[in-house]
Amino acid sequence: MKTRICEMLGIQYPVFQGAMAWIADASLASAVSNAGGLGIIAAGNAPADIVREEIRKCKELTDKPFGVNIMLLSPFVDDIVDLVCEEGVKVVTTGAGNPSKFMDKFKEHGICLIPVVPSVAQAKKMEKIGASAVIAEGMESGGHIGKLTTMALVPQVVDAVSIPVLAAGGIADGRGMAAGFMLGAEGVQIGTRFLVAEECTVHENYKAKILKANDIATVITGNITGHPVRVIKNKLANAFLKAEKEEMGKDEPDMARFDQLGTGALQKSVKLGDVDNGSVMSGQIAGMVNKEQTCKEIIEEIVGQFEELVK
Ligand code: TUI
Repeated sequence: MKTRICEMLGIQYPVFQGAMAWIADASLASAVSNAGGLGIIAAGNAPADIVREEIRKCKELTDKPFGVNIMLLSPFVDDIVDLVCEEGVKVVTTGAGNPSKFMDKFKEHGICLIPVVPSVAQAKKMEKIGASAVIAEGMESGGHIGKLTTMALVPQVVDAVSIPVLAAGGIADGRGMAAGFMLGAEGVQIGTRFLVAEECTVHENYKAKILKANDIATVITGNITGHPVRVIKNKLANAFLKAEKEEMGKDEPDMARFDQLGTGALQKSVKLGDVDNGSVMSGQIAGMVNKEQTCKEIIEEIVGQFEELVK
């Protein structure tokens, strides 16, 4: 259980809370950190002022380490990089791109960079530029995904790098955590299960969607845009898939159609609870996420199951 990740970050359990855009705020992140994992504030597409407020709140709510996730497609990415440096954030995870150009700044400020990688090549690149660890995230995950499954990606990344690897994608209990460790991971990142945590401030309609989801409730939309996203099937997902089918057959696909469908869709479901016309991002494991618990209960249950299994 105690791995290089725990030592490096000063946390009790090698369990990261997945960074869910517009969802993973100070309330969720501080609760996970207080329970012994690593809570992570998701910057997503939010401007720096909003993220600054969450960082400051989180510092009030916990004296344990926490991280900030930088979504590299954000229009505010440069501001967010400056912000985490200014605020003395110790751990930064990144997603949806290559964080290399920010590495000097992170090093200067003593920040541990832990990027999400979708492939062996990316993992090697990240090790070379000085990343502290990598998160190998399979396409079972919710939100923006790569092409490989967790089962195939994690052991190949583990063999390719010497820095610690965390497994992500399809993990929601002690069995999943143990499986990740059997593949060579030294920690796990869990998103979907924390969506229904009591401290998670996402709209209750969103939580209800996750609690009701079964094993085949998610689909991948946005392949045509180059940014495939796993979401719960709903009216918006169907409209997206229909538009993709139509545009795929054209010589000059109308890409603006996808911007129109996607813009603001996540906030619609997260903040307003419109889970029909909004984007409900979720991992494939949602079918197994059936009860609302505190972050402490979630982490203790997962870690307890893990310990029983590895004994
Ligand atoms: O980033 C995520 N998950 C996300 S980000 C997000 S917000 C968003 N919404 C709509 C479209 C796009 C993003 C929702 N969920 N997970 C980590 C992740 N990183 N998955 C895949 C990758 C990734 C992909 C390519 C990491 C590196 C990479 O490198 C390519 C390059 O640029 O060299």
